[in-house]
Formats: sequence, C-alpha cells, structure tokens
Amino acid sequence: MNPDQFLTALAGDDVLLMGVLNVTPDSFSDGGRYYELSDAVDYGLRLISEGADIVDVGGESTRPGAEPVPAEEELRRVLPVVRDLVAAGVAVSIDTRHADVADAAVGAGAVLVNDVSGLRDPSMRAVAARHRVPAVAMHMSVPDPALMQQFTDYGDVVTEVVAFLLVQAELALAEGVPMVVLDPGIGFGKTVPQNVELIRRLDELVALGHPVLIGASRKRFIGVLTDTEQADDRLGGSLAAHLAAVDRGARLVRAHDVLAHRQALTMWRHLAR
Ligand code: HH2
Repeated sequence: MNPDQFLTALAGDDVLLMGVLNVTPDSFSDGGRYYELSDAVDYGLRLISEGADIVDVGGESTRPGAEPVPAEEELRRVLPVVRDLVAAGVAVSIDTRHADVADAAVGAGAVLVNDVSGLRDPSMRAVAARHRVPAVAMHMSVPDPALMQQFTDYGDVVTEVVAFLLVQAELALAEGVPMVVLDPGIGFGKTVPQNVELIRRLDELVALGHPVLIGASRKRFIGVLTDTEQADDRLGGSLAAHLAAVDRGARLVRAHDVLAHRQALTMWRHLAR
C-alpha cells in the first residue's frame, strides 16, 4: 500500500496493519536488532512484504524506565530510515513525542504522526496541522514513561481514557489536524486489569466516531496473564488481544509479528459478520 492508498484506506473501513520498526538500542522486545540503517531499512521492507500497510518508525523506547532520548539523537536514528523507506514507496508513520522529530519525518514523507503523549504538546498538533497529516493521540497516564506506572489510580479507567482522548481529538481537529486516530495506550500507566478492561470495553472509545488504534503487541500484561516471560513468545496472546479489539471496532493494529497478524486479520475478515 503506497502512502496515498494508506490515507484513502484510513478514511474507509478496512482494518489496517501497522508494523513496528524500533531503531533503538533498548526497546522492550526488539531493542538493538534494527539499530543500523541498512538493517532497519531491510526490516521495514520485510514488514511490508509480510503484509503491513504502514511501518511505524520509532527512535525512542517508551518502556517503563527507558532512558529519554534527546531529539537530535532521535532524529539521527530515524530520519535516514524514514527517507529510505519513503523512497521505496512505503507508507511510514513516525512514532515520537518530539514535535521537531515529527516535523522532520513528515517533511521527509511520513504520512502519519504517532504521538504516545497524546498530542498534549501544541507544537505537535501544529506540525500535523501544517503538513495536513493525520495524527494518533495515545493515552498515557502522565506524559513521562519513567513515571507513568506510578499513576494508575483512575476512577473508571475506560471513562477517563475516553474523556481524555475526546478532548485531545477535538482540540487537534479544531487546530486543523485533518484526522485523529485514538489509542487507549495499552501498558502506558495501566495495571493488568485496566489493560484488560480497556480492550473489553473498546467499543466505548470506538463510539466517539474516530478511527481507533490498538497496540497490545508482546506487552507485559499478556506475559502476566499467560505466564510468558519472554516478550517474543507472546504472539498468541497478542493475536487474541488484537482480534478482540478488532471485533469491538479497532481499525488499526500495531504489531511486531506482521506475517501472523496479516493471516489472522484475513481470517477475521472472512469470518466476521
Ligand atoms: N506502544 C509502544 C510504542 N508506541 N504507539 C501507539 N500508538 N500505541 C502503542 O500501544 C505503542 C506505541 C511500545 O511498544 P514498542 O515500540 O515495541 O516498545 P518500545 O517503546 O520499548 O520501543
């Protein structure tokens, strides 16, 4: 799917698959594997050949306790990868909390801004508005991965996440962002039961009428619930969590294991009413 096709599809009702490409030394499940430019680009192309509609390029791990990465270093990691993938005709999304990084990546041809801090920063919204690209607003309890797991004290987690994302979407749209994708932020300042509840009741987020993204791939709550220590071994749990979300109306799935997800989504499409 080329960038134009991706944007058209985002406005339709197909379920889209976002492959994860972490150009980091320390991501929780694949840190260090695609840190070199050529490895990263090859892997991005592989994700597309395995069935991804878009490749999400990130240069900063947001796992609890990860070291923050200065914007210059993040740019050094991601920009050449974005450029090369765009040149190869790949639809690229930029996974960043820094408006400068988003600006440069979109300037280089990325078609989606993926902001795990929920478009809280007005300059991030301004970047998406100025370039006329859609943006993902993800919920994180506090916009700091180092602290987020200390803030899991919600009244009703679903109600609070939905309320936060509604405000962020309305703000971004009013400021000229052409489309906002909402993401409950699985694992970002949530306990295991809260993550489960967010997926069980994802229809409440879907009901807001914006496309919804789900990113449960290999996350710790799956490890806890299935007693699976190694993140790479959590594919079965990731597929189950994602299909439950798709059944409740999720339109984008962010996943590490693209081949298996493509197969699962194809079967789901055949089986769903
Ligand atoms: N999860 C991660 C990173 N970016 N973006 C969105 N929209 N939704 C998510 O759930 C999400 C995200 C964390 O996963 P990963 O990129 O594999 O790990 P790390 O942050 O350690 O690089």
